Amino acid sequence: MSDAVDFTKQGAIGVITVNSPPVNALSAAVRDGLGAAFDKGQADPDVKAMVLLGGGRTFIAGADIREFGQPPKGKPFHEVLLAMENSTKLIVAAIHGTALGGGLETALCCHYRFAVPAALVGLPEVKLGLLPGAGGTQRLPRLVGAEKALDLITSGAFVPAPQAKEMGIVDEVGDDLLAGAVAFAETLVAENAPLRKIRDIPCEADAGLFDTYRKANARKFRGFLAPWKCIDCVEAATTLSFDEGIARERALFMECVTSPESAAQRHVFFAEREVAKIPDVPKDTPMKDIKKVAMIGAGTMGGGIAMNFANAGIPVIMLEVTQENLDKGMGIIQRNYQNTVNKGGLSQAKMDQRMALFSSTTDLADIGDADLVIEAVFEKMELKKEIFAKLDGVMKPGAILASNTSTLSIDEIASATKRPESVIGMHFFSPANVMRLLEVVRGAKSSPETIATAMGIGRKVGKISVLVGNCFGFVGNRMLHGYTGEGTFLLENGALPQQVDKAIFDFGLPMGPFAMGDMAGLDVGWLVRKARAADRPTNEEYGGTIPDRICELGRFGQKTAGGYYDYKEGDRTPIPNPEVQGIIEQVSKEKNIARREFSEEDIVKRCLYPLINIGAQILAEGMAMRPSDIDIIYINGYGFPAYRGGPMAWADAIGLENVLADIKRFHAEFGERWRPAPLLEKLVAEGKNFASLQAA
Ligand code: 3H9
Repeated sequence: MSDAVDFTKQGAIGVITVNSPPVNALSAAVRDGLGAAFDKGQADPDVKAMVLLGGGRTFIAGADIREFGQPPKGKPFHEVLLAMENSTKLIVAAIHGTALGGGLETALCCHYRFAVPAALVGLPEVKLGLLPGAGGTQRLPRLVGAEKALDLITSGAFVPAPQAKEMGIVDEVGDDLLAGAVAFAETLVAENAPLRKIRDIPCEADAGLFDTYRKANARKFRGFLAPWKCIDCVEAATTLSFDEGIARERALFMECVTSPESAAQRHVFFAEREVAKIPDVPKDTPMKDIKKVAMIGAGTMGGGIAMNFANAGIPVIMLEVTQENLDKGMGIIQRNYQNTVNKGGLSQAKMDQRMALFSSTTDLADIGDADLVIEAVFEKMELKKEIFAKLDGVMKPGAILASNTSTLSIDEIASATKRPESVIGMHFFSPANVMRLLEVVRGAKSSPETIATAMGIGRKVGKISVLVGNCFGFVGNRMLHGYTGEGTFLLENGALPQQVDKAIFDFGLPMGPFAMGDMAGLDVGWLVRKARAADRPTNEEYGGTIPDRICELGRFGQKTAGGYYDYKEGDRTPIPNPEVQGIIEQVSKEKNIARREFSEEDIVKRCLYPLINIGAQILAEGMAMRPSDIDIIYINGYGFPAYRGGPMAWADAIGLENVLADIKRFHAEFGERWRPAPLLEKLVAEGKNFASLQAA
């Protein structure tokens, strides 16, 4: 018997416990141990039935993701499952924590399933660019029907035990895991219950179900490989015999597991877990309990940020300069919630509960007892410093003072207070109640407790918190600057907004730089360009001429019914505008640029390679802790497709030497802004990639 699996007896019930922390993943040792344990129970004449459970905090959370792509070792998973399903002694899965992926597939090969009420079950393989490859696509539809199985498998949703019982995935829900499951097994033995095999259940579906499903989800699954293969497998469950279905599932699983999409999505899985690890702020760093939040500024951003806390049950007090601004801001929050209620995403009672968590004031003295205050006012240093100096005067000792600035120096803001250790940046992304990303910007003096608290409260309200350094634009927007800037240079060189946007959309981002600019509003960038005109590097070409001219016409984007594109009332579909095309061609002429054609590949390289080059500079400066943190920022804040792993993982997939060769070519043609990052050159010279920095 392996150390990872333990066999004991409780009367006539053999108890098989998987002990492979942290999540009892199905490593080779676990598979070997399971095989041996079931053989033992099978051979023991005193054992009438067996119970399978997970030791520690969970049942089996799936295959060991780290084993994918490694040479196979240990007992093949399918053999273990087959032996279980064909066992002549009844097996009950006892589920607590999570039964996920291969873990649920193991439970589905048991004859019955018992779960504690808090347990969750699901087949989340799709999130790793995979499909359930151990019978899940064939067994789940037989239990819950093809339509529900499609939803569960293509979303990877976790189903709570009571709901799983209603659906027929779980047979019994009870409080005491081991005692409850053993008692359930004893009852089944006493009743001479049959050795139920899910494989024997027939599986049918309406002929049109699958094509309708494909069409309905085409936009959602765009660019991903796995959801489409999941649908193919569930369809196979309804058209093929069980064994043929399993063969099809295995073939399509192999296709997925060897695909670049899955490699990228598995990278994202681990990157999401790495992001919380901060070498100089260990896991046990004390965190402040945030019981009340104060929000300075009730504009779109402030309101959106505040909603996150109310959604998590944390009271928020909103501060504005005038009652009128407050009323307007609270009205927007109310409307946002009402829209969700109207669409069925929230009950009226929940909305009322959340609205009741808000209070508001125009008097700074009223917010002093908040544990965390977040400033979200206009992006102006003098204003922010004035606010932080006042906050220093009113906030209780130990309160965290955060700024939602997207560009300004946290250290300079902190210098307006006598407690820079409590000051930090919390940069939310618009719309702040929707976007998952939170950049936590550490100042030179932010204390470990302040950092840990800001990261932790972000996670608590459902964000993915990424710690970044204090530089202009931090990580995300500093890189974005290179991306959008290169887009306008492409216009000068011969492309049109719709061509650039199409290439970027086809690459997998939700929209291209010009549609994005129109959505965000072009006036903000215009103001920033004007404000920074004096500091502009003299050795770099100026790329703002086209957007400046568009703004001079009062075209600020969707909010003015036109920017790079025109928009019809109530419709966000961009319509190319001849006047804008005229401006673009005029600027090329003035700059003596012979306009030329670009392929989609050229456009993608020109727009997205700046992300890689600037990302490398950011890494060298230590402004991001690791390449995968940059990937997480781009996927969650800017819609970079997860199936490409983020810009840094994408660069590794292309090969850094290839990326560098193109960047050098652009540097020769376009000058300084394309100077290759020294770190990129160093990695190429050493034959390394960004992932090698990760391991270091
Ligand atoms: C599969 O099953 C394929 C089969 O269909 C077919 C096979 C033929 N493997 O998330 P946490 C690590 S595919 C290896 O922080 P939580 C994780 O990296 C699999 N390692 O904890 C972390 O390590 P570290 C289908 C894994 O409590 C530590 O465990 N299953 C695995 O917030 C703690 O994780 C899934 O997709 C794994 N399977 O959440 C489930 N899972 O401490 C994936 C976790 O070094 N897992 N680790 O950073 C999860 O969704 C969450 O981890 C879980 C716990 C909900 C279980």
